[in-house]
Amino acid sequence: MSEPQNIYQGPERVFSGVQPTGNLHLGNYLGAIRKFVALQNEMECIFCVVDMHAITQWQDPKELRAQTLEIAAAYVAAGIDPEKAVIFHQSAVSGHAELAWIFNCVARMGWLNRMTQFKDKAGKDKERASVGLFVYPSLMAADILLYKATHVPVGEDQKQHLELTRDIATKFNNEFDAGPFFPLPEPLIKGAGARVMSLRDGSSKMSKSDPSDLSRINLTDDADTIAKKIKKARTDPEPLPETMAGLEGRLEAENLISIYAALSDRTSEDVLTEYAGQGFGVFKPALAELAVEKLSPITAEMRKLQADPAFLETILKTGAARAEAIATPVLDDVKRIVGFL
Ligand code: AQP
Repeated sequence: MSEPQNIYQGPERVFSGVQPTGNLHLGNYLGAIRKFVALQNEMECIFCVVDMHAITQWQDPKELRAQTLEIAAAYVAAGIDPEKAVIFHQSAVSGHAELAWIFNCVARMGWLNRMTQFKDKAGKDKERASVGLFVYPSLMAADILLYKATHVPVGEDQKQHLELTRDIATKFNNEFDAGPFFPLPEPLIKGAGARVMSLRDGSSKMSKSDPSDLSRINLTDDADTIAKKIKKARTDPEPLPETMAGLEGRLEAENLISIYAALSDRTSEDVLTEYAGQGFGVFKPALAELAVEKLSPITAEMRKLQADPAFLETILKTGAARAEAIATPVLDDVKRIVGFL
């Protein structure tokens, strides 16, 4: 589709979410959650635990409940203030499902057929994938547009889904002659940590579902485990170069440098200036120390919060009521625009 003009005039609002599918990792933290923390002071923010997305692939119900609370704990432990930002779980606001159905009727099969995440997750046996996994991007568009969110902080892997959200918003606005009813949300992707790669393979992203636990740093890992995983991270025997150009073709090395840069709020170039000429025998312990320094307080706070599930449930319940209050008038308008009685 050609790039349409975004003439939406409504207030700026942030929406994003994380799936409660276990193994919350450094990529989720740097690519998403850390950005959420910074944004809560700039705009109205809504942060969701997207449990309806999670069940597009099999989830054990007991674990799903525990993992939903774990994500809520991670949000708060990382620094999101539940008094300021809205924190809730997706299934508590039925408007997500209602709007997703309408968007299933707006989105085209061809658009969804192009989604690389479906291809990656469905694997070779597409016939056995759930229908929900196929229409995942319509639900994601509904999550965002139910709140008329204008900004969406996500990792690089969600770029294509965000483009589809903009296509759905544009088609809805045009076909129903609704003017700029829905905004065309801006992805907030740029910056260090937008694509954290596996510690075992620099060509694939750090992922919850990687069978090797050594491939990722989990937010629940203790200091020794973090240090062990960084020590075992795949690298090469060359010393670190002075410039990024010197990292060409050294994917694992580049990944560790950018993790260091993201965790220390510096540029990769700056990190290389400090470590140029050093081998991984020096760099890895420095990275491990930094990772433990930044992640351990979050892990400790998560554990504390998880010991009080009633507190976390109250946060989610209060957040759901606030989310519902924003969503209801939007959904009412959508139903009227579509022609529902
Ligand atoms: N490796 C990553 N680097 C940077 N950002 C990442 N995100 C995920 N992986 C990385 C971002 O984290 C947010 C929440 O992700 P999610 O839980 O909704 O889903 P996901 O992308 O399915 O997570 P995984 O780890 O990649 O799981 P699997 O193994 O199922 O594929 C999103 O903003 C995402 O961009």
